[in-house]
Amino acid sequence: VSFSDDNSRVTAVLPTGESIEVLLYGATVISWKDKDGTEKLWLSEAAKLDGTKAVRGGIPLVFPVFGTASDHAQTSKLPQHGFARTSRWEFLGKSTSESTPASSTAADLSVKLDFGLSPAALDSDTKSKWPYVFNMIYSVTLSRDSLTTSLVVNNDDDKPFECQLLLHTYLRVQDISKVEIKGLSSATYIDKVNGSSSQQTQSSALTISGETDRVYTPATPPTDPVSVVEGGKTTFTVVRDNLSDVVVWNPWTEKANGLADFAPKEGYKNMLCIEPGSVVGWQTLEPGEAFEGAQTITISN
Ligand code: TA6
Repeated sequence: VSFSDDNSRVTAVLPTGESIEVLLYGATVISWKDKDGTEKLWLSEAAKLDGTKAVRGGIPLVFPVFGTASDHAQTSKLPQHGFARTSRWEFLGKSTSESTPASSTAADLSVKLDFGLSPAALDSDTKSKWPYVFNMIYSVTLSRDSLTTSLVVNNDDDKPFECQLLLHTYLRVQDISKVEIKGLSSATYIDKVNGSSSQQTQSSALTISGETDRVYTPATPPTDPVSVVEGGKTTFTVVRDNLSDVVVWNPWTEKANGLADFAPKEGYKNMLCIEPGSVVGWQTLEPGEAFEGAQTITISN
């Protein structure tokens, strides 16, 4: 495992060639490559990587609010998707582990990068809008065929606070018109495109043929995978840990055209957001309590 920390980003490469790159700004994973160097995440060509704006692509972190919540006093003053993705996280260190499965002789190496965020890193404006004492640890673990990202939020305050949390993952796909999303059948969802607040139910595999912005709450266990199938072949499976919801988003043409940092505009054909989160309702953290949520994305070549 080699890694470089040039003070703005941390990279890690496994001996077998897989790699990740994490921007300290937002602890945003901006690249995840397989052993052949093929990029698995979508990153806009116009993404700001200089800390002036949340990254358009990769895996932005959404905390303490998903979207905006004008009716939620504690977070109503915060910008869309909160402040985690626009704060500078600190690199806490890396650890590597070897697991030699009985079945094979090759040791399965993995590298875990840890990042931390606390109020000390927040600008005064954010602290005034969300004055709670907290600390967050974000762990990014790269293995040969999977990426796990796990977020722990600790309430270090003497009063409770409510939060939402989501891993806003932009997966790279070959051609969105050939994609099916499986594992959401019979899940209820809120459709944010047609603005209906009523819950609907997904009947079969989901295909994307226009702007799609849905918050699914599967009734099945979070360990049941959500699969991205491209041209009949499964390319990604996503399992969750303690995250009850999955947001599926594709901006399509009009919304992509409306996003200044979304480039190329045709790029909506090569991306699909599968976003594990806890975003329906609020998690209440009592003083001293912690909340952890994680995703594991497995690639199948
Ligand atoms: O991922 C779902 C969503 O909430 C969409 O409604 C869209 O706003 C997207 O996030 C991107 O949000 P952003 O603030 O990154 O432009």
